[in-house]
Amino acid sequence: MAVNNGQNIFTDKQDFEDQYRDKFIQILGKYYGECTDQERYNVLARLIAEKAREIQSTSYIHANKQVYYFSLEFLLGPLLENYLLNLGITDVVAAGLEEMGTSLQKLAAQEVDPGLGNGGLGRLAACFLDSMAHEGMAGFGNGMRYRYGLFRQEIKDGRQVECTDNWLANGYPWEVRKDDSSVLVRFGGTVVRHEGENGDFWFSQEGGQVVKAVPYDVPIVGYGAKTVNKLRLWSAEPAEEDFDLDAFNAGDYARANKFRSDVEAISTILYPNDSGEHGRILRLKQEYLFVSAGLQSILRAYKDKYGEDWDHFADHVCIHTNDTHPAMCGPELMRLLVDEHGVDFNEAFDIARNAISYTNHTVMPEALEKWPINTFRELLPRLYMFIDEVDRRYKEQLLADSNGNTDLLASTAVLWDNTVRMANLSILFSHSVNGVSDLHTNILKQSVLKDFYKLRPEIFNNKTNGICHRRFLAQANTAYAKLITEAIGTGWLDDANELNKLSAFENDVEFLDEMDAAKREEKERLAAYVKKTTGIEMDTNTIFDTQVKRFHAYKRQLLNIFKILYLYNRMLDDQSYKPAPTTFIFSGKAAQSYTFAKEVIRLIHSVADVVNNDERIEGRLKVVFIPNFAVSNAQLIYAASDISEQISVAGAEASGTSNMKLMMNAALTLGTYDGSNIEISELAGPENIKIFGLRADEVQQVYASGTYFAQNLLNQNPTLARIVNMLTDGSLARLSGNFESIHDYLLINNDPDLVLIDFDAYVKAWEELTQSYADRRSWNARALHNTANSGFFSADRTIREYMEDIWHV
Ligand code: H53
Repeated sequence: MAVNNGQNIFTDKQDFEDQYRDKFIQILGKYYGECTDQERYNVLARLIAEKAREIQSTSYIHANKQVYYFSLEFLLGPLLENYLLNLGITDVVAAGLEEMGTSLQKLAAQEVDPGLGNGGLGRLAACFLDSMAHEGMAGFGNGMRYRYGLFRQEIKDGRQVECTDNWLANGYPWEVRKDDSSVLVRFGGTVVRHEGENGDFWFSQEGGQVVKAVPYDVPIVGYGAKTVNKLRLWSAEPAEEDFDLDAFNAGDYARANKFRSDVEAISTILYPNDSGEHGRILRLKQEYLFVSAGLQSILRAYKDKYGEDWDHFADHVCIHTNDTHPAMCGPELMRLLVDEHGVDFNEAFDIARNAISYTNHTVMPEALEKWPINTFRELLPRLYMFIDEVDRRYKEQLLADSNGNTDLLASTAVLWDNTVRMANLSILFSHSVNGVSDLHTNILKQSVLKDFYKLRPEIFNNKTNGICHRRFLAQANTAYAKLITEAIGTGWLDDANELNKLSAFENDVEFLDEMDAAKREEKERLAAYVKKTTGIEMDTNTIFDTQVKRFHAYKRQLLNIFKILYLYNRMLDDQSYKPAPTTFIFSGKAAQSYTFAKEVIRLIHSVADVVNNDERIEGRLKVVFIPNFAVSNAQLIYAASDISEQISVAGAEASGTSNMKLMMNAALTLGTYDGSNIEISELAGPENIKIFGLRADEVQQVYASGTYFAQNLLNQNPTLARIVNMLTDGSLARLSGNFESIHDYLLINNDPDLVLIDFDAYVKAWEELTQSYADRRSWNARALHNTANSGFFSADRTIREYMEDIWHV
């Protein structure tokens, strides 16, 4: 589909075949014909990665400014088909493979989907890498190479079971280990003061645990193949073989290996909380490891290129921090500049602040990280001295500027109440702070970060999130993408705004009918996947109504289930009531320790058990939970969906990005006025989206007034009271028991996410929306209007805004 310089890579399918066959001998020492599909995939990926690195070596070397995107999560998804598309060699490779008696599809199916992220934040980072390469800038990722990805989710008796995700079992053909770029990172020990002959002094941190951080580089191929950047992922290894031979000889193998295992633990797992609490010391070690290692390697490269000209560091280097996880970038950069390169303290602070920028992704208080000072200081004694001194000066200055008023100190200081507040640290060291949707940025300015906004309004800005439209439309939805390209050409791959040209087809009945056929094709694909993985049948004649995302109380999957129970009860009560035939699709993981979220997953399975097996509803309603949500099955789900459920309690979802992916794939949004749903509604127009429920300010009023009592609401709403009773009266208990804790969350915790308040409006909105599905042409016209206006949500646009306003590249 793509038009670019792919022909330089393989002159024709024969050339591809020759080069590919050669690789087998080089890499595996055997012939293509002797290999399994897994091995064939591996060799193919190695070949493509090599081609990408050849472009890489020439593409960014001359860049005057480099951006490093620091993120603890990069949820890359499978790369093979994406890279073939971006390199413009899909057709030649597919043809070559056919010639060899296999298929691209077959080999691509062997690829792992590395779970190096939890959800939205990690996927956003991956989309940004793609767009930075597409925009032709030198933009690199810096993250962690976790030995195990986020757990693989299995469902047993309706409950989530977490299994190890051993994503490296067959090797990862895209990466290369760069031993010569390893750096050392030190934890613990003590700070020693040294004095020179003429009264000068300096500090060093000595003793403690020294870890070797080893980078693995993955090439990032931009569409059009003009730029290939890289993602650098760090792995923790013992620095020296401090192997305890005595212990070993005494047969105490555990003690002998302890040194190694303590170090390797740092890069063993990804913490499974998405916008939730992270209180573990190992997490702090991870954060410091990838910050320190990343900065050391940046300084090394800078010095090679510019020498010790640190004054101009921020003219050539941007360090972007994704959430508070890389918050230590500021003090660590200062520490390296002062201790290792002799830069003056004040100057180092200015250099750091000019180079660093920060994106906030959440208003959830539990996700704004804090560490006890004692723990922090013990683990990172030298780093802590920098934080302490910068914070001391900050407090002094603020008190002087505000005539001794301590209000702003309490909210904006870094060290407070015996904790290190990471969001405050991030902001203090940044020249730019951005939110991820209009509403979210306004909430930051007006409430969550309002005191910072008072003090430095000029640093606040909004960058509404975006998604990789090539992956999530072109690649995910081949049927629809083909139709789009036939209508408007291939330009939209390069520039998503060209999707606008589709508006001309909104009254074209032939096109609208073809859209219908394309959607059906994608539904068949999803149905086949679901049948294969779960055994469940999906009726592709029904509406596919989709809510796929992490399980979190504020996202309100519970509200969706209550709606299904409402429809079910009503059908049983009234035989003339016929809701539009619908398949309700859920997918997503809950953090291991998040009991409520896991109970909601169990509830979905219990509701499915009851509804799907009740012949009285004649298959009109069906509930399907797709296990192990990941980038790869997400692509199938988005393409097949008709309705996009975005029903978080208003003010809680910073942006959301599945809303954008679904909009682009021609699903109509049913949502609250939250996060980027608001921008979606502005772009789609009120006719083409269904908004319901309390607005963010109304939600705040409910909380502030203290006059909402869930029990009172239920007393006045028997229909809803009946549904809530079903949680405990045995109606849903057959599969795995009742749901007391959800009942308590509603009645004892008083419905913290206002599920009950929004219920009536939600059901009404769903009924109105689904009634309009019967007139399929008019539905498709509205769906097409959504795709045509979704170009704004390409991450290419988002990245251009970052480049212009924050990074100045
Ligand atoms: O980040 C997404 C947002 C979404 C928000 C999510 C997020 C995480 O996935 C993890 C931590 C965090 O603080 C925020 O919940 O609303 O779309 C990308 O910005």
